[in-house]
Amino acid sequence: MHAWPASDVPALPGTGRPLRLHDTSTGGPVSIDPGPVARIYVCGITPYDATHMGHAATYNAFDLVQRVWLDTKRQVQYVQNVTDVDDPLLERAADTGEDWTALAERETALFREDMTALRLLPPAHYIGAVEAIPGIVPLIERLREMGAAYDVEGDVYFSVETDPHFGAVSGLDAAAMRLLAAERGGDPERPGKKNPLDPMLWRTRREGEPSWDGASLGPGRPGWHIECVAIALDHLGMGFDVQGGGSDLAFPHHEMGASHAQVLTGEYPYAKAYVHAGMVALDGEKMSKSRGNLVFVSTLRREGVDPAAIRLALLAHHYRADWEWTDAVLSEAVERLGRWRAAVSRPDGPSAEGLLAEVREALADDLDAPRALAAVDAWVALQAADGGTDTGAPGLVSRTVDALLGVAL
Ligand code: 5CA
Ligand code: ZN
Repeated sequence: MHAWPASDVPALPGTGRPLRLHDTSTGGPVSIDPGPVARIYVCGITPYDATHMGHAATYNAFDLVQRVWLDTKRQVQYVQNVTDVDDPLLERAADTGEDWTALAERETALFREDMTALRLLPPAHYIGAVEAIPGIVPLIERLREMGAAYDVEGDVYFSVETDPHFGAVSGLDAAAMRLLAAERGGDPERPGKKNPLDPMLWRTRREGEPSWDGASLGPGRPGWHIECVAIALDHLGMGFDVQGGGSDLAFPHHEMGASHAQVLTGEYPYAKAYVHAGMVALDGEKMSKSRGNLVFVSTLRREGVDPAAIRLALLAHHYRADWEWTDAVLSEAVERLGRWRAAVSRPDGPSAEGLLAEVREALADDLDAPRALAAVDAWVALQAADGGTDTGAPGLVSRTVDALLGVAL
């Protein structure tokens, strides 16, 4: 699949700070120390509805990770998937009578437009589940040969007990896992499984559902976790730097993905850090396609909201916090954008070198974007209070905000 166009990232004087991120598996901050090419996998959308503020907030967080790495003069190998065949997509298409491939294509195209408008850097590899199937099938066959997968009425399941590290990503106990598995696409109640938590790898063909050639697995379609594993192993390999997504993916998705990959390769760990963004809510409930309580990026754009203001609204919240989207969040961002734009259009101001250092330090410290915004606010206030005579400062502020926060002033 093609991704979307990249916006320019201006080079800044000096170099960025080494990144520390909160890692779900250790429960604390870890120093991320990538090689010259940093490797990140961020779980992509299931394209059955438009990009809402929750999606945008999560992709914004991982965009900041890349901007910090680029500022330390590293290259970034960024991979993202599109779950372009899965139960919720097929169910939505069945409900509306639309062809499921047309639905997936339309929503993926809209997602690309939203990402472009928000100036989120594109992945180098943007891979759909359907196009990944020829790579997924041999992995499942191998798990079966290894005795790590078994059949239940033609469907193939992964045996979580074959991974000695199972549970290390989320750190949850069996009861909590069981509850979440039932909520998030698993089938703990299905009879015939070795362990209720075992996730499906291959769903044998059902009447009325799309299916693909599965070689020795028979016709069918892939399970969710193995999709991301096949794509990540193909383009990043084991031990990549960051596996990212919203906090609703820690279990089962990232836990199962890590186990699949660790059993397949005999190596540990799958990713060096598992990084999770908080959930954005509307009217007190997690914003979700299944609940339908959504504020879409595309709707706001159509109403004439500047995408830079949407981005500032996201940046005003720490990525790990759960927060609520409200009209006030947006109007504060619109007001801040206006203030910042007016400030950088003035011919001079106080020196901005300290500001650059503060923004770098804030982002390197577990992506503290609210602190970075406060630092820019302080520079803008100082300029308003006593002017300043540095003619290079407004330009440096503008480039800092562009390169590190993705906001074009
Ligand atoms: N296709 C899978 C991942 S392989 C999937 O979870 N798709 S999704 O469309 O449901 O979500 C895409 C990303 O947005 C995921 O990282 C998910 O954790 C995140 N996300 C979904 N809802 C919210 C929300 N309300 N707040 C923050 N992030 C969210
Ligand atoms: Zn995923």
